Amino acid sequence: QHDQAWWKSAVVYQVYPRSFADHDGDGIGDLAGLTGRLDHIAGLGADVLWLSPVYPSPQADNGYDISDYQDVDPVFGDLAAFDRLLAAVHERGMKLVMDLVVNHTSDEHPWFQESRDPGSPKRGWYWWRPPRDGREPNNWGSFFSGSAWTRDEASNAYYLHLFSPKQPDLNWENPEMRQAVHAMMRWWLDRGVDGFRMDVVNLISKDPALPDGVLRGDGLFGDGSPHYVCGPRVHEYLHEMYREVIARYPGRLLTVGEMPGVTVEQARLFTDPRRGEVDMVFQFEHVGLDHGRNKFDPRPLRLTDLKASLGRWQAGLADVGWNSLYWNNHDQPRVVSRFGDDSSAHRTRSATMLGTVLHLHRGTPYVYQGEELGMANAPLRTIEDFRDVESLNHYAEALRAGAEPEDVLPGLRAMGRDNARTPMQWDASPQAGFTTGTPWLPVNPDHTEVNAASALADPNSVYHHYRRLIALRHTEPAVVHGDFTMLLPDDERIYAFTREFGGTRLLVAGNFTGETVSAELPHGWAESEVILDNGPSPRAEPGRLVLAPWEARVHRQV
Ligand code: ISL
Repeated sequence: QHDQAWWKSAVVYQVYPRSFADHDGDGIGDLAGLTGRLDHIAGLGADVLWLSPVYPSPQADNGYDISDYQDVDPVFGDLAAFDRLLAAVHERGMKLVMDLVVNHTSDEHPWFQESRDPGSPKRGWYWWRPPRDGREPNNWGSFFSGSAWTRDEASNAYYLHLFSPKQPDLNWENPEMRQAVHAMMRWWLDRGVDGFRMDVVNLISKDPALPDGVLRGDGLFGDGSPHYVCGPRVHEYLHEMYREVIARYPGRLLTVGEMPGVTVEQARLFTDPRRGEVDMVFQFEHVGLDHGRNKFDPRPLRLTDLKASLGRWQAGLADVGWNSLYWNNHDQPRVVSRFGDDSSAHRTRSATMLGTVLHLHRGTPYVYQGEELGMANAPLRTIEDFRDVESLNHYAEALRAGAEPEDVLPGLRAMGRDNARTPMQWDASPQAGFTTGTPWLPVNPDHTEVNAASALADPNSVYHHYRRLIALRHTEPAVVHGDFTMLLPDDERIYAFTREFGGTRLLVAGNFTGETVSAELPHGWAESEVILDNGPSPRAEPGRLVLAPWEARVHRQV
């Protein structure tokens, strides 16, 4: 019965509303703009729209700092505009999944404001601690540089924030707080939304002793992660949320937990349907393979590492649980620039190769806005070009420690989150059709070439290739259910695997280089039908798989 879960054959399209479509001309995308562009998403064949946060927020982290869980920020519209969006999504046969950000709130949320009073019943909803020897209660560093603690003068106490000081962590040990979150979730589900993408939800349980962490490489702060990544009560909290909220809407919802640092073993527990926690998780292993000492110290990806990692996740969740599949989201650099080649000679082929390899894995694929156009990293030059709190804080901390701008900027240019956040490229007009005003982050100048209008008109575009990938998932059960077997694990250039379901076998091969490559064709595939490709192939050699630069192919045998 569980194999029939609708989200196993679904494809999710993520919208980062700030950067998608601006209706009112203030330079920031909004709900009316998104509603007007839904046919772009429906036309791709996507089943689900995941909407990054639109709740009222001071926007210290572009909406991942929420000051009211049950309303819409005026910059995006209002609840009526939200209801119109939801109805328009449902009219097109799609579902709408909201972002649920409950590891932390904004410091401007009334809950936190009340909690600043030590006598308030809300004091226990956050992690307030007295100073230790006149300083922070422990040595943890935050994800966004600096200490994970900020002192509030009102009570001379510190509060914990794993992200920015504008994002105090909720204390999930507190049952009233958990009930308030559950009630808020039911309020949205009763309004008609179809599930949640749960922000850093594997960080919600902290070891209440809050022990010091081992000093990190930079020597500035301790690594607290062993005390809050998949912490002691996380499964209990997620099961309680399932029981109190999710299980009340049987068969309708999709839940995905965003889980930095999650292991395959933990993911099996989180996604085992018998346990009742979440349908799938976002893991981070494959997007960390090109990190050095930290994410801003990138190194080249080794294809064999990527295959070993994704292959292990395929095997680990083969009999229990389910994978989510992604290259991109609003936190990651653009995949065509990162693992492909965004030059005009290779952009379309490398983007379609990457899409093919990802979508043919077993799991639910996620497409991040613009990925279906082959959108590339932003031309970020000086620090003035950056907007993201993570990049700005990292830069300031590095300079304080004595670094020169040119030591730090290359890492920010390659890995900074603003790369994913430049406006959606609708057409070749001056602001790419995103806004009639001044966009909050400049449009990528390559929009004169790379845009939705030209992609729709070109049957060989990245957009139409993604459309064919999604259609294949909807029509070929082997794509959804087939067993996964990795081939050529030691090959540094070719990503190849098979999928098998019933009598059907698929062979998927992608060339991760700009050269023609070949390998021995696995036995029995010589005469098979090619059901999907991304352009012309070199002349076949007997018994060999020969791939043009960045070529991808899917073969089928029945
Ligand atoms: O991109 C990261 C920094 O290296 C990740 O650590 C990221 O912050 C982490 O994946 C959590 O991301 C989510 O929560 C953050 C928010 O800034 C991200 O946009 C969101 O996706 C805090 O809410």
